[in-house]
Amino acid sequence: MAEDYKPMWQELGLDIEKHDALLEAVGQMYGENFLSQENRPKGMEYFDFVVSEIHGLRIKELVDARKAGRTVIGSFCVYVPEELILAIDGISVGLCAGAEFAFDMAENYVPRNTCSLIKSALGFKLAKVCPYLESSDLVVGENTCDGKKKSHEHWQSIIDNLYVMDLPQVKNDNGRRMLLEEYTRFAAKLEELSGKKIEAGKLQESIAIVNKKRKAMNRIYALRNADPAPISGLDALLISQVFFYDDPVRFTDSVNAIADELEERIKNKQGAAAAGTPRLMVAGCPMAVPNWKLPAIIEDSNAVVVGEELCTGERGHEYLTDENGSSVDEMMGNIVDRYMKIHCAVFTPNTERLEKIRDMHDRYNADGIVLYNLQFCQPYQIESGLIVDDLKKSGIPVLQIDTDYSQEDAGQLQTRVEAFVESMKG
Ligand code: BJ8
Repeated sequence: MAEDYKPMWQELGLDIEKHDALLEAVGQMYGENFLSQENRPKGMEYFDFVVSEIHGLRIKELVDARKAGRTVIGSFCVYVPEELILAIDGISVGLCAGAEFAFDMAENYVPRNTCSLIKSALGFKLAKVCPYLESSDLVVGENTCDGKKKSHEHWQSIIDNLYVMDLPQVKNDNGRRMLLEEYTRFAAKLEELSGKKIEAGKLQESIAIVNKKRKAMNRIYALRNADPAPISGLDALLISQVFFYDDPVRFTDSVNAIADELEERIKNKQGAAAAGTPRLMVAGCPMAVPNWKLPAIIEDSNAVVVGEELCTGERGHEYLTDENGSSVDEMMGNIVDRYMKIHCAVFTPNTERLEKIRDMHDRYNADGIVLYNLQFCQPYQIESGLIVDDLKKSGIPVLQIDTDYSQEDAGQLQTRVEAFVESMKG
């Protein structure tokens, strides 16, 4: 019989009734989108289990780890360096939320025309349904887009453990210097919170752990260029989402096991979709759990997603941190260099992202690109105009979709995606 987690959730201060409603909705969506797929890799059973226990076993692990003296750090952005968190023996968890839940409560703080991701994170807190937030010793809010930046001013009055991390917006020497200063300030905060000093040996070990996790992801992503695609876009997205929650060593082993299996599937010409199925890449805003809306629509439209230029995708795990370095200072420099490479639209100019998208399109053998923007996300929506022009000039088919977390436009989106897929066949 499944363990009764209610006492733990109560102790964390969750609203049990609302939390039950959320879990039921997520379970239903998961069944409809994931368990109904055919020809899934066997290794996805691990991820089915992780999702079934996403508010259960993993939270219990966090609670037990805290009792044993470890520190849990929650964050909303891929610019928060997990390497530093592991170096104080801490645990890093992603807090971005992907469901339209308690938006009415969130809209008491931010305007209606705020992106769904920001409203969802606030809604999860205000409705008391996120055990990750409630298990975090520190919640890191990053100054990226205006929406996040200004919503932190509200978060300050809602929680008492917010830490605001400033981030550069330009990739030049000043930007790099600023990121180094911010990461140094963050490292000091982690040391103060945990009472543990970041030592060179432990930092090097932590860099290696996170790199291994990224390398395992990169293996899976590289295998997705095969036709037939060995794994569905939905399953690959799920792995990218779990990347932010799971124990890093266990996660790496599970991802490598799937990569081994995918290699076999490719040898046997076994795919998640038939050979010749139109192949699409998705680029844009992050898709946090349980935001599976767009890949589900694409894969319901006789196409397969073969790559994601998202933070829950290649943008989140592609680059490695240089493991060479004998002092903490040297390794801090390596960490900064790694994170400065990420092509988030909050940077200006961000032309490297255009190159990255074209490069990914070629690497994944994609037939076209779906640009995915959350409504009211200015950085990505504004950058989309440049990307669409660039891709059209390169002769790459592109479809821009601006949407939110609701299902209201699902039918309309399906019609547009189907027409896009049809146009590529001609
Ligand atoms: S590195 S994408 S996680 S900032 S969707 S809240 S940008 S209005 S999430 Fe992001 Fe870090 Fe960049 Fe990735 Fe603002 Fe846009 Fe909303 Fe966004």
